This record gives sequence, C-alpha cells and structure tokens, in this order.
Amino acid sequence: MKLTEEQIGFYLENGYLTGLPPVFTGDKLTELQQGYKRITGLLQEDENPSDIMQWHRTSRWLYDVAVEPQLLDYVESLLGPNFYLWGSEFIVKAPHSPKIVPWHQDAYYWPLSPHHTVTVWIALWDVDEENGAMQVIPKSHKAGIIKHRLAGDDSVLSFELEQGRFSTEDAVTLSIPAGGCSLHDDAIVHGSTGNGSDRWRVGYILRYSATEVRCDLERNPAFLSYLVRGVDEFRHNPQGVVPVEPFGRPPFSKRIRQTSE
Ligand SMILES: O=C(O)CCC(=O)C(=O)O
Repeated sequence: MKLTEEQIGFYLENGYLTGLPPVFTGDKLTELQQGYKRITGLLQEDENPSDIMQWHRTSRWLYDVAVEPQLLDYVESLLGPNFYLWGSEFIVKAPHSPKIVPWHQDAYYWPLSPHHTVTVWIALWDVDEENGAMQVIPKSHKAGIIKHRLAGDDSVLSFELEQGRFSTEDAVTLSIPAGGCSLHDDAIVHGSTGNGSDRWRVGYILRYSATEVRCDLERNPAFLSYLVRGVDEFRHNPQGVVPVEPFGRPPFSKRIRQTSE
C-alpha cells in the first residue's frame, strides 16, 4: 500500500509522517520482538545495542525486516522507484534510563548528497511521551542544515543543535504502537528525552536513499548500499552483499558518526 497524496503532501510540508497503521502485527510482531531479544542476547555485557550500527549487513533476519514490502512502499512513495538501504540501528532506552537523543538533524552527520534520504523508525514495543518517544519540530527541514556543537555525556549522539535555533514549543511527540513506524526527512530537527517509565523503549531505525544520492567515501569509507527497489542507474556507491546467516551480528563498534565538517 503506497502513501496517499495527502500523506505525501503532509510529509513534504512537515518533514515527517506518523499515524500509519502498524506494519508488523500478530505473529510478525511477536517474531520482531523475539528476534530482537535473540540478536541482542549475542552481545557481551559491556556492549550496548545502541552502539552497534548496520545490523542489516550481517543478519539476514534484520535485512528482511528492512525490505518488508509495506515499508518499501512507503519509502517509494517519498523517494521514487529507485532507492537503496544503507543504514540500520537500534536506539534503546532501558526503564528509567536518563539517556537522551539531543536535538539534531541527521543530514548534519551524513556525507550524503543530494539530501534525498528517508528514515523509517519502527517501534518494537509501544513508544509514547512517558518512555522517551522521538519528538520532531514540524517544518524544520526547510531551514537548511544548521551548525551543531558537541553534546553532553548523557547523550546517545556526539553533536547537538544549539538551543535558540528552533522552538521546542513546536515539538510533536511521535507516539507509535508496537509494530508501527514513523517516517522522517534527513533535515528535520528531532530528538528524544530519557525514559521515565518502567517499560523498555526500543526503535529499529532504517535509512534509505534515492539512487542519485552519493556518499563521500573519503569521509565514510565503510559505506555500502543495498538496492532494495528499482534499478541503480547511477552506481555512485559500493554495493553490499545480502547476508545469509539469520542472526549474525555486526562487529562491535562504538557509535561514531560522520559530521558534515
Ligand atoms: O530514537 C530516537 O530518539 C532518535 C532517532 C533518530 O535520531 C533518528 O532516527 O534519526
């Protein structure tokens, strides 16, 4: 099911879309939740699932989640027929975790041009204001990329936007039921607070770019694209190989992100 003209219009105007019917329900949702427990059970005690990137490269199961046809239909509605998957990560907050995701723009971190990337944020369990759901500043994607500064120790990310560059009063909280997802533009200002609840907060986050988007490999030599719809007439980026092992985990890597500087 593609997005409607109205949903596409909302996304283009506001930089995000929520309120979609859950994609993973029934047995598929149970599989998603159990699979998460199984794959994160492979980690050592000092490894944090949020610090590991690109699970789709080594786990066939997580690759298959990323190519779920309904998700790709949503992305196709926004990027057009030809696009690739390049990023996946979990952002996890344990019950009562003070960890925040500071206000930021994804495109500030990524050496990708032009800006034509959509993120799909999948909730493995219900997320809402209480357990630190993502918040967005509607329409902020239209203001261009703003300089970031170093973030504090309680932050999941390295850089944050300076306050005063946008109004947090405009923030919208993206509450998503388990198995549902939201979509956001790579330039929208977004972030999230700590988890004030007794519940876990787990998002599986996927990044897709239109095939015309090129990664600056000098700044991110490990970049790999996985064509998931259409054809890649541009061949700007190295291509990854779809993994075979269902629950292979990526090598441990502390969260290090590229900046635009
Ligand atoms: O999970 C969050 O709170 C933030 C996620 C995020 O920054 C992103 O998906 O780009």
